[in-house]
Amino acid sequence: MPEHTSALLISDLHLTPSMPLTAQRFFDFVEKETNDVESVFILGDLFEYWVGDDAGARSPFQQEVLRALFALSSKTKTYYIHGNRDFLIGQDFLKRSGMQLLPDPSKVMIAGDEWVISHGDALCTNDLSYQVFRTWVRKPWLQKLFLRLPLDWRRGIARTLRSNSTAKYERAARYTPDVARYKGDVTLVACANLMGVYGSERLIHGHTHLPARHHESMGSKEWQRYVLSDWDLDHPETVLPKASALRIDLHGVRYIDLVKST
Ligand SMILES: [Mn+2]
Repeated sequence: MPEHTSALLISDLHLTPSMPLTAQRFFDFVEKETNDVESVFILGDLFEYWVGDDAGARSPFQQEVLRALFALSSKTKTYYIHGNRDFLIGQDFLKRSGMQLLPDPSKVMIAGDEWVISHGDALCTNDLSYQVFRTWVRKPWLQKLFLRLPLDWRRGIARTLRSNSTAKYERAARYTPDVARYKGDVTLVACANLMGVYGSERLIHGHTHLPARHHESMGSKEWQRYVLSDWDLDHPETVLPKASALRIDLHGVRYIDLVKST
């Protein structure tokens, strides 16, 4: 198992040209706040969407992010786990960015403790239709087919999927907030199962946009669950600016508020 003396973990930046302040915060983070750790882990949904490395190569914005990632990985070990928005990030982008892809979930050793790290969407097992969708879109043969489609088609499909899920989620959040919360969060059973399989007592994931530290148990099994925050500095009229990282080193585990430290 790889060992790291110190690490910063981030996820759910949802980088996109229409959120320039969030992107700038990421560029600053890479330049200024990653210099004294051994490793950086990006636990998925770095980008708002990804329809293929060839599309990324043609986007000035994605090239700018690529340069930042390359600068980061040149000085700090940089690991990446696919999210549900950017799971099509492929070998070409990984190679150019210098990021090392880890399977979801993975077990890593940080500051002497074992941690299971994951994006987290696979743990939202109350949302059955999403889990069915996920098993399909993660099939390599279907991904290969999709990546052979013309770029415009791919963008169109991605837009339709995104707006469907956003519309569905917004409707649910408005009319049945309890159901939205129920489907949009990880389940205790899925977490307990994961902790059992990996024989671990520490879990870190993102995806739910519900940053918190939980102490959980099921039967005789107990574990700590740290949820990473999403980042959004571009919609102060609707959401409080948010951006944070989880830092683990020999002093312990803590959230770094990247909004206050700007
Ligand atoms: Mn996600």
